[in-house]
Amino acid sequence: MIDLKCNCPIMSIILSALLALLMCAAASAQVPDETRTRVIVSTDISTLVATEGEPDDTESMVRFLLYTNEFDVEGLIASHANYKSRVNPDYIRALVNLYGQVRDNLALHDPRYPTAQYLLDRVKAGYPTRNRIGIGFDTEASDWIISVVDNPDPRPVWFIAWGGTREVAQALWRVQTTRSAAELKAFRNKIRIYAIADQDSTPPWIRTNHPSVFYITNYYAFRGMYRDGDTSLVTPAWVDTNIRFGHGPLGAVYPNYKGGDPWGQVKGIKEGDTPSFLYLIPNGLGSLENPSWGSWGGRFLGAGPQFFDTKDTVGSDTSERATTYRWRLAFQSSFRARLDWCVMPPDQANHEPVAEVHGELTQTVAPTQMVQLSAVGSYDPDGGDVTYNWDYYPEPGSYEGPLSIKHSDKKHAMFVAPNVLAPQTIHIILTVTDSGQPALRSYKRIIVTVDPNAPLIED
Ligand SMILES: [Ca+2]
Ligand SMILES: [Ca+2]
Repeated sequence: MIDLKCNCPIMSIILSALLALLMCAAASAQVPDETRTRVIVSTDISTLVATEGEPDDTESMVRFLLYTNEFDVEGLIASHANYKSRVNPDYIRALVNLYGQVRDNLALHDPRYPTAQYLLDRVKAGYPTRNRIGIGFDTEASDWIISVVDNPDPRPVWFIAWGGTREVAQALWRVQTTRSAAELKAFRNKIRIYAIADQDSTPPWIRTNHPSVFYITNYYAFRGMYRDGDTSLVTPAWVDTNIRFGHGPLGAVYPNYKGGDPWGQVKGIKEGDTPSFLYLIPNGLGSLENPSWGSWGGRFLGAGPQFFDTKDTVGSDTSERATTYRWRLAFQSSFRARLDWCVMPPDQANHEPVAEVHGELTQTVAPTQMVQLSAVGSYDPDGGDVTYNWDYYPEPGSYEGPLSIKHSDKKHAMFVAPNVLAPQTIHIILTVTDSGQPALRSYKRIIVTVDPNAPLIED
């Protein structure tokens, strides 16, 4: 500490200047919080009501706004909407303004919730017709994407596409035609795309012309948001009870989907675009740069950096949708709690527990080695009890045989490493569930490599 209580005026000035210099140096040394994900949403939002068009983007945006505490939101882009062939930034602004009415209460639960003005400043309009890129097709949205990616912040920018990808395609085209090869490479390296299917002609253009861009395509898994699994969690009654009534003005505007899709099959919740940001939620389950690990946002395979849906087995069902619906109770409970945060004080609502693992998250052991698992350090910040589940998640690992975990519902569990002949990986998921209402879950993933060349340790 520097003592500025000095009777000598010159010394005082020197010390003040020195302190100012030190503070300046500290400010310039500030680095961004690398645990937070930068995200730009691109939505073909087309209506605010459930009785026309495709209201699912409105559903997804209501949910997304309740997760803005988890991300650095860098943009909310209105992309071309098929319905009525236009862009609708005003619908995004309308939802952000409703968010503004509950934001101060949300901030009691987590001060990281941005202000409505912060989000409104990042609403940008794309081009009103689809598929066209090139000269004359720059928009405030595509220019904004370039400026965000150009920001010296070293973190990648996740671009999640709930409709077409025209705006990021235009940004790539613009950079490709005006910058050097090295600059284009640097620009591509900072982009991550997670798109729900190919909703215009630009996704194949990006994957073909910019093959080094990290790109996840969710062709099938997204329907696991609302189909198969426990469908009692997506009904119109669930929507009314947990979202629309008693949870403030943002929940009240959530369209209760009564069958606007061409087949009239989807009721209540649709939200096919939501897995794109469920993938980004830092709950300990997934790994952004490893889509094959699986998370609330599904599971994807590829040689990299292009990834496509793959399948999980849940009960008798093996499908892409299973990679999403297997987590439905967890992500719907999380959504319910945040709707409570819109209207309740912190001591009346539930908050996620903290999952901790005592020991390394990646381990290498010998065949037949006893592997100890410990969740010591896990707790619920609300003060209640937590329960533990240790699950073997076979699909992401290379080992394909059976695995039995002893005391799989206890704080301390164990398993015997299988007697493999070549190195194999095994993924173990710790789920910590709290005793609040609704019960919330957090995760840790332990990846064990069983290597015949590793020493067998007796203990
Ligand atoms: Ca959409
Ligand atoms: Ca809790």
